Amino acid sequence: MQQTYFMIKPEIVAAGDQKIGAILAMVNAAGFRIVDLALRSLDRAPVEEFYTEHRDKPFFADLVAYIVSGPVIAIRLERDDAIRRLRELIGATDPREAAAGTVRFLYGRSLQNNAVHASAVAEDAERELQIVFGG
Ligand code: 3AN
Repeated sequence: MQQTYFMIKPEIVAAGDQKIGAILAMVNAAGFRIVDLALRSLDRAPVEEFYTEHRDKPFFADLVAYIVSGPVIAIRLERDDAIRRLRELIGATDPREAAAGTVRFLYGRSLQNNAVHASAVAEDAERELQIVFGG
């Protein structure tokens, strides 16, 4: 069993329950177990730490501002091969390049407002779960 970090981003949370329910249903249908789930307003410092790999990128300030703009849904998920499977389910970073039927294809609006986040590799999953859930 492997754990990964999944996050539903602010504009989807702000849009209301229907999209949240649909995304959680996709995750459930793909065989993931929700181990922990919380509606969270994240502070700037942990978000900057979360996206530290992008600290020098031109979009960093906008990205951080966006993620702290409203509550997110933070989720710890578990299944075998969870990290790879969840990345498959959410699709490419840019929703325009995401495969049909993926979460970002269905619910993403732009490169920044791409609906959800999922850890890319095992070290990221561990680090991101630590930042958001403290372990
Ligand atoms: P992923 O979320 O698929 O792992 P990353 O880690 O490359 O993609 O990017 C993290 C987040 O930064 C993305 N989810 C997106 O919101 C934002 N982002 C990435 N590249 C850009 C870009 N060129 N312009 C604006 N935002 C970006």
